[in-house]
Amino acid sequence: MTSIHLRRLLGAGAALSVLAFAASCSQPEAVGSLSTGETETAAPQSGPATVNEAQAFIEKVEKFYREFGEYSARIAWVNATYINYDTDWLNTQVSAEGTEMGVKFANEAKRFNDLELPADMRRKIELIKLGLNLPAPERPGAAKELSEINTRMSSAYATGKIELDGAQVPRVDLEEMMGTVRDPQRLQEIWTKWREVPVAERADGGTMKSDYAAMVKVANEGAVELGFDDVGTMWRARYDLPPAEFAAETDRLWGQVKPLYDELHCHVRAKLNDKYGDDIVPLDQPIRADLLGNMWAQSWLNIYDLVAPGDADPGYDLTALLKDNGYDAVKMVKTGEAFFSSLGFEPLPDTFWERSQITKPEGREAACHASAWNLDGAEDIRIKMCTKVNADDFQTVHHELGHNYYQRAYKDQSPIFWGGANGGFHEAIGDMVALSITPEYLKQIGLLDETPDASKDVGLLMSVALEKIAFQPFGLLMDKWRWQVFSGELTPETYNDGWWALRTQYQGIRPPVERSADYFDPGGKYHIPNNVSYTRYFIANILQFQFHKAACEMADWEGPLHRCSVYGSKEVGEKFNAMLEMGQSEPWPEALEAFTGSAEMDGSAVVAYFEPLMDYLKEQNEGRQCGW
Ligand code: X8Z
Ligand code: ZN
Repeated sequence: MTSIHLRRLLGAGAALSVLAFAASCSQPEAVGSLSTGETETAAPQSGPATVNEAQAFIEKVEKFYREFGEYSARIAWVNATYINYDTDWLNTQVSAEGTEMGVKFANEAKRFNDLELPADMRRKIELIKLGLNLPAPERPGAAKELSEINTRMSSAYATGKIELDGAQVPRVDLEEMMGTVRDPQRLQEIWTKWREVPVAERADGGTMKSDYAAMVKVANEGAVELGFDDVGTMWRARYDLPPAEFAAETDRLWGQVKPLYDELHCHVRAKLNDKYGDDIVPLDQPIRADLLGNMWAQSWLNIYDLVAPGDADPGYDLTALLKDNGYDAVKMVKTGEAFFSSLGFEPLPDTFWERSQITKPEGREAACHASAWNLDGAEDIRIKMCTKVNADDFQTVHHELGHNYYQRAYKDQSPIFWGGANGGFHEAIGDMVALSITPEYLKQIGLLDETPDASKDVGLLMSVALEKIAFQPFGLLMDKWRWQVFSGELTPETYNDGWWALRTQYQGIRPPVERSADYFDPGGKYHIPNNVSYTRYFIANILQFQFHKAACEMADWEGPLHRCSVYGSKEVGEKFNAMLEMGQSEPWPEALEAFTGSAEMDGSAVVAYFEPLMDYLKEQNEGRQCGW
């Protein structure tokens, strides 16, 4: 997400576009319909700053976050669900205003740097300084320029046209096809066409790639004015750790799960080799990126059938179960809601059902990438999806609802504290709930008649690993690439080569065809043109297993973690809610400790969860040449 707005008001799910900022900055005069009664942001006072001044400043920012936040969120919503010239125009305008105010506030906050303040006030001041996702420099016109660039990139991603066999195919359909098509030639065609959009030339000669380079320049200028080395440093500063320590922390966590990834990669490559042969899947090379069942090779769940253990199976195919039982998109969301209700959360408000975009609207352009919103900082929560009836989207529905329940839980905090304890927390809530979608749970809700025999669980574990373990190197490298871009280590000439170097190094994959340096393959992933930082998802895939393990212990579960469902546990719900209500009012280790008893992020819960699979993979890989 690009803005305070997105980070705070909408929460981590909202990722939108353009809104360069956030919920709080509004210059009331600039926003005619918004009458806050404020005038200008106060000019820096002379003399030493006082606690009273700091308090008045914080209150002013809070008021702005609330009021401008709602105003800009409603514009962003209309834009995302109905993209056209005018809504792009409106969003550009409001996003620029938000950025301008965010920059003013961040600069103003510096006045209180050396002042001794109570902890909550100090935290608010520091968060105000970090409030913008992409800061603009203060020079006139810069915020507008940044906002225009971002709107263009965002709309280009959402509306870019792709033709197959002479007909335009909706982007969500192409994503789905990557999971179902098995003909390598066809997969390569879809994969390649998807990646024409980021280099498609507009009438003015610009492309998403040229916009991206321009965005980096302006936003970096803004970050430097605020005292950061670059935007990447600013993004890393959001984790209650010095930025360099945070980068080292992600590497440490990756080190914990990498052995599992390496075994999974080795096994999957061998199985793909069985299917496609040595020419297409040589056993000593990175895997061709289009064969893994997903547009970005970030989840391999869709090729479960190709890699499933012979003597074990998950006992069911969730996509088939949903379809055979007559589930539609709304019923999928209702099922997700029912899980949260079973934990003791209040039902979703009627307005959720009236105002959400649950399926792709007909006859107009809309952004299909899933997101979750809180429009008014209170009860007006919604999701925006183009839901398909399949296992992937069943997972995503829970993911998005997790954002919404989090947003509603922290609504009574100061708007400066609206947000996840860290970005990873926001992404982990719904996923943690989805880890409780066990065979037993599916039986409880009538989707399965019988639970499969536990002796076949390695199949179940394989399907979870194809989604969550396969994801981790991608989750990590997306921002490693951006950190290199923002620091200047990569330039437009080396964007694409640098991207593939990381894709190969971390994921062990390669493009199906040679990619020249002219391409902009990172731009084929939503979060790049929309400037949504991505380490959050990597962190979330660690945290959700920690949460799940702690929740299962709370529920006195005895047995393997992958068979544990906390469905119906009010005790878990109560403790979970206590963590959610905190928002980002405390450093994340405190929120983590409140729920799990540990203040450390730790991959050992992941390792424990997958232990039986690790044994199986090692056995399978014996005698195989692993690595790339
Ligand atoms: O973007 C998302 C969510 C919205 S926050 C649908 N996710 C990442 C992605 O799709 O790339 C969830 C998993 C990772
Ligand atoms: Zn999310």
